[in-house]
Amino acid sequence: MKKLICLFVPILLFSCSEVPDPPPYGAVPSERQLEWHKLKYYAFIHFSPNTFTDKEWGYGDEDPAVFNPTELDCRQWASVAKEAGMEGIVITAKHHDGFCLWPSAYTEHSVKNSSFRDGKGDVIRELCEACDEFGLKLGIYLSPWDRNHAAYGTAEYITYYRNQLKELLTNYGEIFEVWFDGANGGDGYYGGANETRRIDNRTYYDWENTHKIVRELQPMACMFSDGGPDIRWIGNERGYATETNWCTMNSGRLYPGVGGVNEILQQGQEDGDLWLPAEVNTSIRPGWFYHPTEDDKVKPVKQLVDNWYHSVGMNGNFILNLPVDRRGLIHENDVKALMGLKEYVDEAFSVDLACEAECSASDVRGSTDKFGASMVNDGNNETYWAVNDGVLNASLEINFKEPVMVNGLLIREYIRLGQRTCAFTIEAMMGEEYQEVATGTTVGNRRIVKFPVVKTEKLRINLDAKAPPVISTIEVYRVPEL
Ligand code: FUL
Repeated sequence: MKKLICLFVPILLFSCSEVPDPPPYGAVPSERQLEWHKLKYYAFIHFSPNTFTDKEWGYGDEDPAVFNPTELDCRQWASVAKEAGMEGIVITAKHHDGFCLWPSAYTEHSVKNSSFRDGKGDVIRELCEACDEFGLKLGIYLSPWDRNHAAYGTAEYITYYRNQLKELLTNYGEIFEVWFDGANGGDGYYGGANETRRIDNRTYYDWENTHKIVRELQPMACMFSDGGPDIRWIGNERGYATETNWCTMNSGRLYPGVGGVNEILQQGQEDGDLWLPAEVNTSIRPGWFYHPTEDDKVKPVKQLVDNWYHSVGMNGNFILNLPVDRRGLIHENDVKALMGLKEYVDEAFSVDLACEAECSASDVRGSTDKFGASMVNDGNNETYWAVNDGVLNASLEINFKEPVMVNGLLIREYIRLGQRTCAFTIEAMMGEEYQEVATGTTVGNRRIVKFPVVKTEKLRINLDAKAPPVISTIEVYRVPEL
């Protein structure tokens, strides 16, 4: 008996003692960024006097009376967004023309001097209520550049800007994202001065202190700009992330409108000291604002699907702009295209062929089930397959039990511990041998890889990583051809 205890105790001790979690690698996301990473796809809404004057950048001298939507219905926006599979709406509370969609106490240039709801309306309030009703998140865009305000360019304007931010962040419930645009074109109305005003966008806005206001009033809101601090611009407005997309960036040179670094914004920076993931933005039409001449220029479903793969599928979140029309509605043509995209996504990603498969790996951390290969298809994004310290190349095999026709694979790193994978290949068992079907570079929060349709019983994913790979999810699909 004594002998038996001697034998069992060490075995028990070994199997019960926790194999430690892999240590984090490099920059890691904050809790608020992790919440944002749970999202994929949401709407942008551009709506202002531009909608009625047929402009993209209002000069700032527009009579507020031009803002006169005849059938404004934020419930329609929210129901369309919900039905389209979107998770929130970010609205231009104030664009560069300085007109406010809410009755700000700090300016007359707002809905309160328009004929909309006899000057008693508040678009942000109506949208906030509609988002609550449809279970959507609300975000705001407050343009730093203001072509209407007389004090733009002075310290007085910064106080004005911050007061408006405070109104928006205290009166409309929870805000998930605050959009700081980088445009500063120079000329404008500026209270009647009609001149060009240049500011130094590195120093003028004193971003550090503006960020503090957002942190204090909405601690979970992610701030977007060319350079964060929470989310970065993808470096183009066409809605395309590229193959390599690191969530990390180097600190130091980034602020809204930084300019000249679009390529860096596009790819992120390997080994950057900040976690700064990319948001991929584009409009469903050529313009950001509504123009009747663009009613027949809504992007075809095929184009939107391509944007989807190059945003949601390339380690980004997708923010798709819907220019609300002069009635105050999302136009029928836009709704049709949105539903086409939804139909594609539903068809492509509803049946995960990996969830019934058996997974095995070339290496498992501490040989424990907790970090085993089956963690990638357990339907839980908080569990993950991990390997032993020092292992930088590892493979995972998915055995489908019977042949399947597949052409798409979704893979996610457990980003709480940092972004690690720098190259990968996917192989399919064809007869007796594996054949390569796809290669890639970064993975990050979510990577969707498409490859030619293959009939196979097994797939193998080979990872090459900067630190031992940690993979939370692998899903396999047969996606429709475009
Ligand atoms: C740009 C702005 O100048 C456009 O008008 C639009 O708002 C777009 C999303 O960002 O920088």
